[in-house]
Amino acid sequence: MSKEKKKVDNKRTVDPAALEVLERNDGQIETAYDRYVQMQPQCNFGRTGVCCRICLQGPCRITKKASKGICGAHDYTIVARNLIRAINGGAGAHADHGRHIIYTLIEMLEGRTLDYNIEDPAKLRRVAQNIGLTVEGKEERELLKEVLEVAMSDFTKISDEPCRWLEATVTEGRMKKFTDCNIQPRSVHTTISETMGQTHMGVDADPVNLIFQGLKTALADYIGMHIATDLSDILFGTPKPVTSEANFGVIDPEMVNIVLHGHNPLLSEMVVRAAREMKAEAEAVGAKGIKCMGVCCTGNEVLMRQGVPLLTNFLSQELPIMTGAIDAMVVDVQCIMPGIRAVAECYHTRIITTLSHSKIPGSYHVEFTEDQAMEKAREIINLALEAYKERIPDRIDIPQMKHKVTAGFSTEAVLDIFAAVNPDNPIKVLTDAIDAGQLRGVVLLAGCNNLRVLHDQSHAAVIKGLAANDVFMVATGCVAGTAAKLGLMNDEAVEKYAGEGLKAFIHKLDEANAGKLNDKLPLVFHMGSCVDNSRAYDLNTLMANEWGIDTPKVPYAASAPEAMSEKAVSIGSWCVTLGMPTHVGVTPEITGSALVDGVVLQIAHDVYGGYFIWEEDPEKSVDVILAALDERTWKLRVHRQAQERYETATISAGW
Ligand code: BF8
Ligand code: SF4
Repeated sequence: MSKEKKKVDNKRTVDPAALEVLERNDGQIETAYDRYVQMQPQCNFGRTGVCCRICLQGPCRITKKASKGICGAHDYTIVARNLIRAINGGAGAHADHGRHIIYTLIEMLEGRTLDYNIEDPAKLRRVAQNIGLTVEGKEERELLKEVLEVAMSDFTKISDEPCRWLEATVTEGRMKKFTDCNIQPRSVHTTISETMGQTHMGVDADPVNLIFQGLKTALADYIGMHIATDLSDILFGTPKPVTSEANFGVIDPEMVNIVLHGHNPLLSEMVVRAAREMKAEAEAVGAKGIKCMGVCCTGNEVLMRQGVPLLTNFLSQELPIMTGAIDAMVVDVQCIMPGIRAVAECYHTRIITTLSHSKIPGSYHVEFTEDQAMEKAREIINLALEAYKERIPDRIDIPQMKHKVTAGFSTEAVLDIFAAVNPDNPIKVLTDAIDAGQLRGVVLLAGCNNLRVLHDQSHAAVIKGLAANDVFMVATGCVAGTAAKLGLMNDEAVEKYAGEGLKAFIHKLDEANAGKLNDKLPLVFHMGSCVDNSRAYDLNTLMANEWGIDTPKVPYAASAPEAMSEKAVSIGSWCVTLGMPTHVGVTPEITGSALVDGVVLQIAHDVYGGYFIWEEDPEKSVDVILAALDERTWKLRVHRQAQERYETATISAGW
């Protein structure tokens, strides 16, 4: 590879801190940025979804010469099966997360772990009430036991009555639609299992039937995610606004630096707690203390609840190690590149895996168990203290870039902020601003990084474009990471990028909350990790109920400008099923079947009201998202005017 080529490779990011590390490294230590280039050209059969490896006769791929698989499967069957298996992969990953939290709470209730408590009893009561339990006169533990019984049932039951978490969190109209279309999930695990069965060789060949099962699976995913978020809040507290910092400048060379990476708060919360208790041990090895910082969604979890600084997002996860100042990177599950291990080999950094089903060969493994949570957290910190002693001072080079970030916007926190303007009906603050034309709508920014587009560029462009056009934005996952790292998640960004309407809206909230919040509000409201997309959807349901309409009429869109993971495919699919226009900035692997592409784009729209938009160009993405919002805002206004003028009961039933 020529020197010049390497330089181009190293510039596949717009994050200046990541860029500085890549340029300094100049291809010497291999990272994902290099491997992406080495991987080109990528296989077009896979890229378009027409490669089938579902049985041992395969791989079968659709070509001009072979228009069907050996078994006779058409391109549409192969593409649809692959797509819904991706949705299933995402649902399985989220279910793994939710199930672990349920299990830990059961262990806590039965006295087998003493390290966890009910941190947020008020949330416990709210959740119990929402899912239809009687709250009055019940002790906390009794109530939690009942909540867990419902959660377990929603995870495992095989009877066909609706899942309680779905019924409690979506509109009546959505529930009716799911029943009419026969996509009510029986439970999270049952649906995941059904989908594997339905996509086995020689079962379902009908692309529409397959895709509707995919949507059912996506709904099962939504249920699992919502349960995970609610139970995490009960266990660790519902996030409230918190100010911290983001990007590589948060690394402090005088501290023992521990990176928390992955998704599950069960261990990371304990490590943060243990780090606060072990300052003396850090001083004993010559450091000033212990600094925890986050990567990916574990980073989002501990930022939201503990104010722990966010170091970076998915794509640049290998790079902090190359500053020479990271003593340990502690990982749990999902989105952890095995590549971190090879980079750590070149430094003193310990990579520590913590779960039995998520290991990386050659790494340290401290098996996390609920009954010894704090003990394990201390063991992890001791490994970091050992590593600190092996640091090579000459190799430490930290890009001095960081930004203030204000995060912690759970749905409850957002409603509290609105309540300062309208205590009787907080959500009306948002719907009124849209009715008055001050805001053009709401967008949930979700999703990952993907080297098929320039790292962080699409995120930043979409955020700036929507801000200038008065869109209220909430964010989760790695797009929230981009906003935090690049200074788009604080009050300065409001002044710099918000259009007049959005600026006035946020200023009004700032004024009403003066003295209540420690900081002014940001341009983009951080709602948490990927699992917390359920929070963002709760906002949508509240808006729909306030307007007295179903969610397909609410000017609320989702956008995943740099989608990557199967979880993102699943989340995007439930966004569509739940009625949202859903922009994806990296076209998924379905274009090999025009029929499937059409079903996903058009039939899903006709039936569910939500729809996908594939648009890879960030500037055009802003335009298509705005058009989707404007169409709904306009219709809403016209229908409401007609409703008032003719005193009709409700807004028309069609989308
Ligand atoms: O769950 S946004 S790259 S870290 S999958 Fe992964 Fe995507 Fe990041 Fe969080 Ni979500
Ligand atoms: Fe080929 Fe059919 Fe087997 Fe798929 S299921 S690998 S298309 S024979």
